[in-house]
Amino acid sequence: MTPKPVSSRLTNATIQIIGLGYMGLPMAAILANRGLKVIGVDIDKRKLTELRRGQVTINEPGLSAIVQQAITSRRLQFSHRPKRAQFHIVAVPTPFVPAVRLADLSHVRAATESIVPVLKKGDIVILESTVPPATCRRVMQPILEKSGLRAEQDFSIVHCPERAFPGNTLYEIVHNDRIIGGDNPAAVTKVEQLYRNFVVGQIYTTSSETAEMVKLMENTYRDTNIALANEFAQIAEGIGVDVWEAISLANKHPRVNIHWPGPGVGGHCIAIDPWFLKEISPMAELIKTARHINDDMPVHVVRLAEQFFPADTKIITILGVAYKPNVDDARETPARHIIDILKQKGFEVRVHDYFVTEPSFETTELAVALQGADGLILVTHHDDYKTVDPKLAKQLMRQHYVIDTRSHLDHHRWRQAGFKVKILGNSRSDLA
Ligand code: SAJ
Repeated sequence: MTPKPVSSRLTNATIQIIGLGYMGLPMAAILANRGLKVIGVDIDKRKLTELRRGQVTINEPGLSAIVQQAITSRRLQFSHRPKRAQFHIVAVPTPFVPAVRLADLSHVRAATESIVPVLKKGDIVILESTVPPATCRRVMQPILEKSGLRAEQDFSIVHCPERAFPGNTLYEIVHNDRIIGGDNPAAVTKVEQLYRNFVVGQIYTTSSETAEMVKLMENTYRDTNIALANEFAQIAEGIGVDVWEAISLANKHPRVNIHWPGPGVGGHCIAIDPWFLKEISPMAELIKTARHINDDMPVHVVRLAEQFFPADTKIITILGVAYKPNVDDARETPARHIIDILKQKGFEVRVHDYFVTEPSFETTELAVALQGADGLILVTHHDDYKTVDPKLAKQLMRQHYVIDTRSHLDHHRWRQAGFKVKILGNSRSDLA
């Protein structure tokens, strides 16, 4: 599929992107490289200084090159505060407050406030961040109306939730289908024309509330499906079934697509967004239960370790703390909980990751992490862990036990090297 002809695209607008993070920065570069004039806005002055020098600190394949291309073309400029533009795209984080499990909309509020002084008639404010339903109408609209302008009469608010997969962001921004939600059909059409500059997937239009809900449903579907897989894993462990084989076989059914179990769900989206639905609907019991099942998986992993590792185990090594494979992002990672619980129980914990450099994990070289250890727990299935030589690990470790929470390693090879191997969701594994 190729982009629609230029006549259906909007090519001469100035676009302002507020929030140059995982989504805002790639969008800014892509739009600029499609020939549009883009202002990238961020409150972090240090980040802006680095970006002006072409330095990109977000580790996303291909991002650095397209940002540098956009800067060189001079179509991407940076600013500490919003300027006048026709489109204002808000792409700021929406974390949650863990104690109360409510959305923290402070960044959305602050970004919206910052647009007020430059908002003018005919402008369109586009929200890309993931938010609880009615945020556009109830939170952003009253803030923007402080400008003296009226929503949908003088300016419009449109929700266009981001859908790209971290690690494959540049491809997915372009190729994924998109939802554009807004209450002013003319504004929705203009946003569609703007997004047609880079989206080759289908574009569907709807109301802003529906778009907000759709985004949350997508991530909640994934979370609930993973919770089901995690529950299946625990059932399988009790009856001598290999859940990984069982899920593969169940997925041969044309209408079944069960996700994969693991040590829990991490990241800034799937572990958080379901709470935004629960927040507006206290009756959402399934969503809450799924969240709890996934949040409890680190406890389950530690239970497996206590059952499987020998009683005199002192040192446990965690392989991988990123929230998912082959990325350096450790936000909301289940590894953090596994490490904390093990430490509380008095184990010495060593940590290795090929990508994560965050100091709080105190990661070390692999050889240092393995030296004198009694047991390994593979938490993140980075590709590179497949290449670890179990014979070398055997030489370095004091005792030779490994728990694979992702069914990722070549278990036969590890057993041949003299390891006892346990796989999450497979109680047959420790008999092999
Ligand atoms: N996970 C499992 N089992 C699985 C799949 C994932 O345990 O079968 C775990 C991962 O290990 C990870 C967590 O779930 O810890 C979430 O990772 P992910 O790779 O499923 O998703 P994210 O958080 O990186 O990105 C999601 C995507 N949403 C969907 O696939 C519905 C992405 O498209 C969204 O743009 C992104 O959230 C977002 O920003 O909302």
